[in-house]
Amino acid sequence: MSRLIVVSNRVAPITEGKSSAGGLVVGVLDALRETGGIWLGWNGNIEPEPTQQPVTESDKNIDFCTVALTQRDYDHYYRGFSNGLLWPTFHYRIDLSRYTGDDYAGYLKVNRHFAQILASSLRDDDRIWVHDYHLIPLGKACRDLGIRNRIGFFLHIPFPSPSVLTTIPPHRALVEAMCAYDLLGFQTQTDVQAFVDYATRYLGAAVSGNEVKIGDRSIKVGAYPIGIHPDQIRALSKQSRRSKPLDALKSGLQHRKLIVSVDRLDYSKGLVERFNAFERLLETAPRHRGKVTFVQIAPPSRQDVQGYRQIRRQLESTAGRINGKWTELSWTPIRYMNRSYERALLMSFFRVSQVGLVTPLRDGMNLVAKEYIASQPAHDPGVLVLSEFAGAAAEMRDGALMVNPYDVQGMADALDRALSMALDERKSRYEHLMEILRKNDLSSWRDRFLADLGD
Ligand code: GDG
Repeated sequence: MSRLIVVSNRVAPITEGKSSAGGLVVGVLDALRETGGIWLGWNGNIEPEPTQQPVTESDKNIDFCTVALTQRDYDHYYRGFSNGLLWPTFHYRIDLSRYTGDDYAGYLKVNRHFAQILASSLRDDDRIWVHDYHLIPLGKACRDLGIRNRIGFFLHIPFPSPSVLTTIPPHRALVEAMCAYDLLGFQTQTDVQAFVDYATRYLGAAVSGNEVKIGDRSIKVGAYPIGIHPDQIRALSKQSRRSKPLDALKSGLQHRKLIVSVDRLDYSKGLVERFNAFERLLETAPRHRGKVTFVQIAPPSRQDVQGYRQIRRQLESTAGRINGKWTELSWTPIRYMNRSYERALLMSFFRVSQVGLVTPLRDGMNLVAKEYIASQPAHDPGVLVLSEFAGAAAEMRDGALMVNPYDVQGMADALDRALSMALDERKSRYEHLMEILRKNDLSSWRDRFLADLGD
């Protein structure tokens, strides 16, 4: 049988614990557990010399092959081009994006290095599945080395519309490099359309169905919304029923209602707007004062990248200001925590909360929205309040309360409605959403992508 080789910037830590690695690692790990395969990527370490031979550690049916980065590579490839330019631009934050030619050169160099490592251990019938914005040119770098295997690429974050994408100086080279893949997968049809718009306008591509033809190359494109294993999440959410931290959370609430949010601390997640919306709820719907607590868990992320320190400070001052104004001797409105929790515990927090508040300004998908619903007790489910700019909105808009995260009053109104929603309506929304989560689960994401990639 042909082997599956997954390549992504980071590889899951072998010991799963309370890592806050984020959506890609969570999704890919669960998807690979069933099929088995090889996972190549950075181990998170910085070393003086580039790694020539990856270190392989096996855990059950997965071989984790990891390499270290040099400080220079980290600065240009990871911190510079990937997270200082591509991440903000693809999330429509061109005000935060910084371009330098050195960063771009470093980005290409690391991609070529990954291609060389792949080339040295590849078998003819291996299928290669490349993940995310750090590795856009990897397919092209592989082709340049003569690799002819099937190679697919999946973008976990949004693909921006051409007018935003073209602010990146080497935009054409980037998208041309994407055309070296056999299959390009995106989270939503909107992302597919943005890619197709660019390819037709700037590369003269012709489109028929899900095929994009550029010169003599033909590439398949499609939307593959990443999912979760809803029944596993459900089981996980019940596991910590009797744990100390959950008891502590519940006893602190003293029977108040609970609104919960969990995000990597990132400017794309709309945290400041969300805090303001919660305050607006207290201002405009006084019956909730003292009756509801908002818990925000936000493990720090990319602290050494421009833009992240600023959002952290801004959030600290917003939370401090709101709590300073509204806290009573027996009630703190916002509990804001810059730390990560073990996964099962997080799902149990979702389970005991009445509202899941997921309001990114832009998000490729947002797995928290899906995990929140899957964690709910069927007999008394909570309500999801969801941003229309999360990829998850494409599937979940009929069951969630949809909001525009730039509309503070609109979010406050949605919170009010969610907190007062009758059981019947909550149940029917929940059941509808669970049906979708089961249909588009993580296995179907992987299977559809790999089927379209072909042998
Ligand atoms: C990218 C895209 C896309 C969070 N805090 C803790 C923790 N988490 C877990 C969540 C969830 C994951 O991390 C976060 O995933 P998201 O999808 O919400 O967001 P990103 O990290 O930005 O992921 C995103 C995703 O890739 C997949 O394609 O959906 O749009 O931006 O699973 O539960 N996990 C633990 N402790 C924490 O404190 N254990």
